[in-house]
This record gives sequence, structure tokens and C-alpha cells, in this order.
Amino acid sequence: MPVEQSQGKVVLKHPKGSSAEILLYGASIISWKSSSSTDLAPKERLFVSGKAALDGSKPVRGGIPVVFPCFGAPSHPDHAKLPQHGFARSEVWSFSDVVMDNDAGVSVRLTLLPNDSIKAKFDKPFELAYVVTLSEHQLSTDLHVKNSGTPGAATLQFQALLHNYIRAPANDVLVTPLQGVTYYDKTEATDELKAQPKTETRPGVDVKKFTDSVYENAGGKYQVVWPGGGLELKTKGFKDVVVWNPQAEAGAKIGDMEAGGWEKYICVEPGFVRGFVTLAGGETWIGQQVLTATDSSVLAAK
Ligand code: TA6
Repeated sequence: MPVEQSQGKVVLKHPKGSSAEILLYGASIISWKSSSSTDLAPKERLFVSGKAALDGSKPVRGGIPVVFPCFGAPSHPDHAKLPQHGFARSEVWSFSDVVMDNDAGVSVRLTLLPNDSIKAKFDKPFELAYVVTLSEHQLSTDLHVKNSGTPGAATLQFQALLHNYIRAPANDVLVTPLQGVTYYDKTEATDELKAQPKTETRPGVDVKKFTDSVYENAGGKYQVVWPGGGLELKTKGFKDVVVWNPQAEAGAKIGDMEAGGWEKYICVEPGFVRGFVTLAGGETWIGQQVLTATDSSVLAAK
């Protein structure tokens, strides 16, 4: 299966028509076109703002930004010099190798190691590997984090999240199952650490109003459905999930958000963002998501 590399971009193509495009900048997936088991024509499944910078000048507004080592505003002393959502989404990663290439799919690995720019604001030994796999109806992205210090060296503490901008009609989309899950509402307290825990009571979570909710220990499997479309997320290692859509008032204040862009996506973001992953020297942590393109009739039947 062809893997093309050019101008800082890696393009994966599946013989049945699906494709994915990854910028080395931020290891940002900026396109995933996929058919589903019931809709054989590949469709774009991600949202990227028409005003997004794709030249590496700033994090991409859309697609799948990689959030590491902190989510939101830094809250750990080791992260004090970092910008919101950390540095992984704004550093140039390296294309390492093709991990798998067969009739079922193609898998590539990108890596990020400390460089002078990173060390100046985060002086901890780490190795990141991001494995992206495209198959006929699925896209999986696995983030591997290693504490590259020697055993017995200082621990590595971090948060990680995959900031999926799922293309969907924001006013008609629902996320399930989150009923009964504890969440923190950032629309009431931008620092979720100060927000009071709530329990989700809705069978399906909508984003008809400004939504910025951090669900803790959320179960790891989610359906995102709307009339005529849907996406399934299965995750490992990401115990939490964030649901975000700014709607018009907050959305209009986002400089690289196209006019009305907030109507075209829902962010459903698997992460480990409540608390910190702690790795001893030599240990590795993996956070994985598998996105499956489907339609709502199939999901609703489950
Ligand atoms: O994941 C939701 C969130 O933390 C929101 O609070 C909002 O800030 C969004 O991320 C986008 O953040 P960004 O730094 O990409 O503008």
C-alpha cells in the first residue's frame, strides 16, 4: 500500500479508497477519508478549519492534534514553562518507518525526541512514538511515551490526549454512553481543577450549547452519531474523555476558526487528563484509539 512522503507530509492510501494525511508538524492528522460498511464512497471524517495554519506556524485548528505533556493550562511544576496543551502538536516529528503494510492496512511510525527548543522548557528524558494505522474503515493512532531515563532516575509525569475534531453537524450530534460518568464543566470554571464534579444524567450528550466537559474514568468506548452518519471510538490507556464545541459566541473568538466552523464538528478527545501518568526510568505508556467510520443506523442497533 502506498506511503507517500513529500513537503513535510505523509500520505497513506488504501486500495479501497480510504486515505489519511499526516503533517510531520505536530504529527497532526489533517485528513482521514474513509468509507464505511454501509457507505462505500470515502468521505472526509475530520474537520479542519479553512483558516487553519498548515505551514507549521501554529498548531492546526482541526484534524487530530496530539496533546502532550499537559492538557489545557499547565498544572504541574515540570510543565510550568509550556503553552496550553503542551509542545507535541507544535514540534516537527520525524518519519521513522513503515510498521506494517499488507492487504488489510498500512501503519507508519513518527517519533519525537527532546530538541533544544523542547529542553529549554521541558528538561525531562522522554521518547514519543506515534503509530498511525489506516485500514478500509478504520484509523487508529497509538501514542507511545517512554521515560528514557535510566531505571531509578527521576519519574516522568505527564498528561496526554488526542484532540479529535470529528466532522459532524454540531447541532444534531450525540455522544454515548456517558450517562452516570463524573465530569467537570470548564464552561463554568476554565480551570477544571476548580470545577465541582457533576454526574452526567443524559443518555446522549449533545453540544447544542457551548460545551467543554472533562469526563473522568469514562469507559473508553464511545459512539458519536448524527442523522445519516457516525463514528465509533475504542480506546485503551485513555481513562478520560473531553467533549468540546464552542458554539457561536466562543467560536467566533477563535482566530483561526472559519466562519461558522463550530457548526461542522464535535471534539471527542480521549485522554489521560485528570491527574498524571507517572513513569519510572525505562518505562513506557501507550494511549490508543481506534476510530471506525460507520453510520448511525448500525450504531443505534448495538
Ligand atoms: O479540549 C477542549 C479545550 O481544552 C477547550 O478548552 C479549548 O481551549 C480547546 O481545547 C482548544 O484549545 P486550543 O489551544 O487548540 O485553542
